[in-house]
Amino acid sequence: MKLDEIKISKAIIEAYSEKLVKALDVDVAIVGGGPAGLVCGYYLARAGKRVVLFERKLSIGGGMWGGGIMFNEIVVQESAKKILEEFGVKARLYDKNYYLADSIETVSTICSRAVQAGLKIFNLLSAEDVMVRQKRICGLVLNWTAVEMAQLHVDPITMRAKFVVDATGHPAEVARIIERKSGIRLKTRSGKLVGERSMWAEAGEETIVRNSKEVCPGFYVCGMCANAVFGGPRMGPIFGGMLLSGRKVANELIRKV
Ligand code: 48F
Repeated sequence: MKLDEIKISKAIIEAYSEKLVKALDVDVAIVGGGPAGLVCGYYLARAGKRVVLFERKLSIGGGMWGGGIMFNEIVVQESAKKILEEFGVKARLYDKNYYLADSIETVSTICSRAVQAGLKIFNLLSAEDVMVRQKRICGLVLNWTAVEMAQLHVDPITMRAKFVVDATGHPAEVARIIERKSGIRLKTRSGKLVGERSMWAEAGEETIVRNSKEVCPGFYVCGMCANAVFGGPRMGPIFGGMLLSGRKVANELIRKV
């Protein structure tokens, strides 16, 4: 059978362009494809919402692939084990309330289920700014990660979303941009980013779910970013809170869009 290189190129360019144009106006835009962002995107997509996720890196999965110190196992607690089961990830009992899962199986399965549910994932794209109207976050400013890395002087593109979710993990990148550039007061005790606290797994896992919520009109946080914004501790390679926080924000947004 004949294969034409130009047809292969055209197929990719046409399909991607169509996908990207559809992504320019959606219900929810998630920044960051770690566990929290992926789980959030999965539940929104499953509920039929138009949801896109932008990930800076080539690979999706954030800090989950490497488990703890590159030992590719993760720990989840009882309350989050049910989410893993829902995705079809095998969780093995280690001790009461401690379950182990293979981090490679977990990331790849969550990612695959999320895409199959309808989440549109764009890797290699970074959010470098937000769009603001009437003190409400209403979109993202995006550029290729390669442009950012090479420090090329290339202008970005803009997309509109009813809600933006920051799932960028420890750096809380979108929240920092909003704090620095928008003039909007955040719903924290200081009105600004409080900053992440030192390691405390039990408290961190609890506060991360509580802190996964609206930060200002049109803008939510989930995952480690939530504790960075509201001042909760880090928790190391236990990942239940990430999954629960992504689901919590998705459920809130499902009611709103
Ligand atoms: O860091 P990450 O996995 O965030 P998370 O979902 O999970 C945190 C855990 O991995 C771990 C932990 C567990 O106790 O603390 O750290 O909260 O995933 C964040 C993703 O966001 C991407 C980044 O490359 C990573 O894959 N990201 C960060 N900034 C941007 C971004 C940006 N400006 N634009 C696009 N992607």
